[in-house]
Amino acid sequence: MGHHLDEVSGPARVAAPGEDIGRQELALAARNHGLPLEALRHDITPPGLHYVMTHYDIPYAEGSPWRLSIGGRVRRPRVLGTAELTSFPAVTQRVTMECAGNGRALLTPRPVSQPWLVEAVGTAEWTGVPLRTLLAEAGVGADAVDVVFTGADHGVERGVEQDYQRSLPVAAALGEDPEVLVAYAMNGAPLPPQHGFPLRLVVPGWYGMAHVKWLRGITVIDIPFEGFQQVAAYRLRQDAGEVGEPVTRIAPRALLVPPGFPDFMSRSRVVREGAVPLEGRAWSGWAPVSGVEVSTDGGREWREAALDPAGGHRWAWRRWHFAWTATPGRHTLSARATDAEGNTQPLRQPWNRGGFANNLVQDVPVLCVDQD
Ligand SMILES: Nc1nc2c(c(=O)[nH]1)N[C@H]1C(S)=C(S)[C@@H](COP(=O)(O)O)O[C@H]1N2
Ligand SMILES: [Mo]
Repeated sequence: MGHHLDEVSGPARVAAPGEDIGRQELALAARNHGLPLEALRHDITPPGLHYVMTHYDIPYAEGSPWRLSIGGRVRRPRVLGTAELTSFPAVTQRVTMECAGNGRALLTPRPVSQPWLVEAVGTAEWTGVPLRTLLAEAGVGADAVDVVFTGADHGVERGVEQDYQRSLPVAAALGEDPEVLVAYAMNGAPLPPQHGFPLRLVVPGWYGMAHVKWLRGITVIDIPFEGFQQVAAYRLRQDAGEVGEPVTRIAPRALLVPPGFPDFMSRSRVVREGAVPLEGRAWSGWAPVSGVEVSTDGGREWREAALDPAGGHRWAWRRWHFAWTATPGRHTLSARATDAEGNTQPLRQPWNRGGFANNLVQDVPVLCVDQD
């Protein structure tokens, strides 16, 4: 009698000084896995190695037909099945997706949530129908402000029961650069359940939270959307009471393919002295990556890495490489991406309560041992 959702759903919290990652964070980390960093070698992340992030449960979408409704401030509301969607001209785009909370667990103090280190990233080839094609068919009203995307998953978060919903401003939803997709395939195969089967949104250049999985509704509204994931979560705030700035596009980041071989427990890297080719990936959702610098001495000296051609994939990560000659002893390797708008990665930690859009330069400690 009188039970209430707040019995299971607490407020957002920042870890106390010295508080280690607890069982709730472990449970989230075991469900929501990252990209094993050695998989940065692949241009396109094989499914299963792409990171996964799901707030509630993965819906069971087998067996019964899926329906996508398009409604709200449109002249011709529609309900589409997946077969109708595949009858529209298809577009395939290579897109690097990163969770807005990537890097969160490295922050001090640590925002208590999905405890990502740096591995919440992946690149896939997504195939689907351009969102603007569907919206043009439906006829967006002149008074449209936001387009709301509703997933089939349902849960409670900080006491608020909800379907997972996010919105885009109508200009972004109708734009063709980036081309927002209602995607039904990942790397040429139907979406795996954890990546949104049968339909998801793909918003190139934006952090993961915008790419609504298990998409079942598209609703055009004439006021700004004020759903939980838009106005309560995914805001950059110092204090809980602030309105905060919305989290949108992906800040530049470079990561290294871990060199050498790892220690099982510590994951510390070991290399042998001599030539150690370094490589990695770099991306930015604001502008194309224009350069990557590498430091092998903990950030004192930086040198330019070589960038592979982008190959026309504006929204995908770019490979970089760098020739390093390792000498016996301990080293700290780092890489730092800059984009064509001059956005780059900070060397000291900026902080916000949600741990969002943090793109602090990665440090990779390496022990170099003698040849023999
Ligand atoms: N319906 C729904 N869509 C969602 C989410 C969710 O919990 N429910 N999580 C979002 C978040 S926070 C991220 S980072 C991406 C992760 O996509 P992936 O699991 O395919 O990598 O999905 C986004 N889309
Ligand atoms: Mo995310």
